Amino acid sequence: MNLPNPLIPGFNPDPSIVRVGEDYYLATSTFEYLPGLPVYHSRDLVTWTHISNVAVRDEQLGVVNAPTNLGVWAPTIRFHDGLFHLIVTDTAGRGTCIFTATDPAGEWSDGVVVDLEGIDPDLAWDEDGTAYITYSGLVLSGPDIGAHRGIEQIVVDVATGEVLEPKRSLWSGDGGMFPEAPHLYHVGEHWYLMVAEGGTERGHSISIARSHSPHGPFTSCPDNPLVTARGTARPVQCTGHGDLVEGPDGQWYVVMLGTRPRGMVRSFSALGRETFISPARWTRDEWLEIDPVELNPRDGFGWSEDFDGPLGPEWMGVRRRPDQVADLTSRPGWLTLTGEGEGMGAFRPVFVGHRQEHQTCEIRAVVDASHGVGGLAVRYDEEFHYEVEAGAGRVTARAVIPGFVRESSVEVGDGQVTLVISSAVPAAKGLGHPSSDMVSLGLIGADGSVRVLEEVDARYLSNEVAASFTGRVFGVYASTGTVSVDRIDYRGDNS
Ligand code: 6LW
Repeated sequence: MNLPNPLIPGFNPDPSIVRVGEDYYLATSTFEYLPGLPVYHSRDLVTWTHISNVAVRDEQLGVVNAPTNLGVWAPTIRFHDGLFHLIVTDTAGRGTCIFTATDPAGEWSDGVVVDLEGIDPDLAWDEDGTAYITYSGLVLSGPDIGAHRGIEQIVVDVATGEVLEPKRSLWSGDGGMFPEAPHLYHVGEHWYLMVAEGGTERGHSISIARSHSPHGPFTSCPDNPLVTARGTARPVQCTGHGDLVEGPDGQWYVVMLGTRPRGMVRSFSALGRETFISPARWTRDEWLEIDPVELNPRDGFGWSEDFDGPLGPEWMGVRRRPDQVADLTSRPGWLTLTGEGEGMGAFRPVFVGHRQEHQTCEIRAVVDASHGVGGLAVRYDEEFHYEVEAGAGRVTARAVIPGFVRESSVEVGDGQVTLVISSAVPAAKGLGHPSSDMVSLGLIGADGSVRVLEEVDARYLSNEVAASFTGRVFGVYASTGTVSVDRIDYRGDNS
């Protein structure tokens, strides 16, 4: 099969996948964004549709006050006894939660909480129905915060979240830092424990061990790590945190996170950690082999949102859902946002955003800021964001990184204005260019051409520089008064 890679582009780390009959469902982490936990569906592993989000109601997650970096980490999606299960760590909120749904495109439950100290929970069932949660023992609170206790396992009652047996320590990789992302599989004669180790940056990898029992003892595979890009010039780096599935063609596959850094010796990943896929196979010795991850991006494409109907599941807000700020009725065919006195530096901005999915792109927003201040922004987090803002008859281009603000503005008069943010490959300097991309901030001038107000190095809005675990998200916002948006046009490519 000619599988696209990235499989799910843009900020989509920690993928977990399940096959039910001919259908595949995949979920990824969302951190401080809401709705939480996108569910993507495919029948062929090639074409994916974002069919729902698990967390669409206040009571499901405690993300409202989650610091950047925390929030919703690393789901596992599984199917058992006619029910879809998604287990995840709400790191700054409820802790470990199990959500269930009969239809993953429909409504997910409010979730039950499991009392465990760790992250990256996996859920697996024995033939007799015993349910195991295998997780990474990173301590998230209390006096031991930051301590790492390796891979651990408990037995639980999935319906109530009750822990039925004391925790056990399991095989924790082959010595790399941060053994995490465990997944347990019963294939043939063996129980396989797959983990990530080496940390989620350039040292990331996947290792495996096996046992005759779900709780070990496990024997490490002699060929570990099965996948890593460390020390290579591969275009896809940081590969690790994988989940295994059997494809429609009978071939096995591992979905995992990876990055597409650009630059020279130091390079920068504008889109954060994305979902990739690679073929895998069982060897004669009943070990798993995983192919190195090949880059195979889909062609560039464009889309437009004209706000004539409800917002699709891909729209996100920061620490609140789009439906909590997006007014689609007071000016039909427009999205109206009402500012709360702060801009993109706010912990909880009035912002509706979308993942950037291509290495380079151009985004245009037709905005009416006659009664307020706001505009179009590209955000990594509240400390790293670039924006073009309209209001009080001016358009202001602004780039913000910690401790620095660069801005310039131009008089345009009141009324409708088209704001533009575009990202482009930088011109080479010597051996190449040390940045991921250059971002231009501007507007469409009276003659219809783009009028650039600022051009800024965009390496600061990358996985390697910003503190958050996310990726670039662009969207529209209001700081004060009301700002209405008639349409957004996006065009991206991977050249
Ligand atoms: C994820 C864990 C990790 O839970 O990053 O560094 C966390 N490792 O596997 C957030 O994606």
